[in-house]
Amino acid sequence: MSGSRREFLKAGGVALAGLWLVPGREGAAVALSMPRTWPALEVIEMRSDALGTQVWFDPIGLFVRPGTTVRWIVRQNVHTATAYHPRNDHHALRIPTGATPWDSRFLVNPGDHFEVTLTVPGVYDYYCAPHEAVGMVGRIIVGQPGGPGAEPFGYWKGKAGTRDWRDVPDAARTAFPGIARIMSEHHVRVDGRRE
Ligand SMILES: [Cu+2]
Repeated sequence: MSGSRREFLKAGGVALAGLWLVPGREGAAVALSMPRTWPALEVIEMRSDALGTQVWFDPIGLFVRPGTTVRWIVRQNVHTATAYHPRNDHHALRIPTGATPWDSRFLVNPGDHFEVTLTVPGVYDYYCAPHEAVGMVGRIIVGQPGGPGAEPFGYWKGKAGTRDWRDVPDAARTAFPGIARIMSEHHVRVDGRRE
């Protein structure tokens, strides 16, 4: 906590819903802009144990403000970061309708990285192409939940134009952190994994 914020709290200020409320002379609250900064860049590591039997994104769940750049970087093994979108090998649409899909292609060496800047609010689900079947997926919420990524996995079944879409594999379905947890924790990490 910064010195100024500590002093401020001692003086009776209360932080609430992104605003600083200051008791005014008549007891009315005066709203000031909150001295909080959001990172312009968030980093997601692409991880693996030594045998490659466990693979994961760290964090697996992330909340960012619109306009944030997200960078995926390889620490071990070989991975991709690929948006759930029909343009990516017929995967089901699980990013906002107006958002641009991405595919990092194979990131092979430790330190290799790829980044996108996310501006459209909503839920973005993505996967690692070689490891999707074993549950290497991640979820980013930009601004607020919404869009196809907030829908149940089979929401598109029977709708026009979806006949060649692929189901999300079972191991991936169970790996996604819930929207409520991401909204509350902002950075959700996979429990119990060790390199
Ligand atoms: Cu992978």
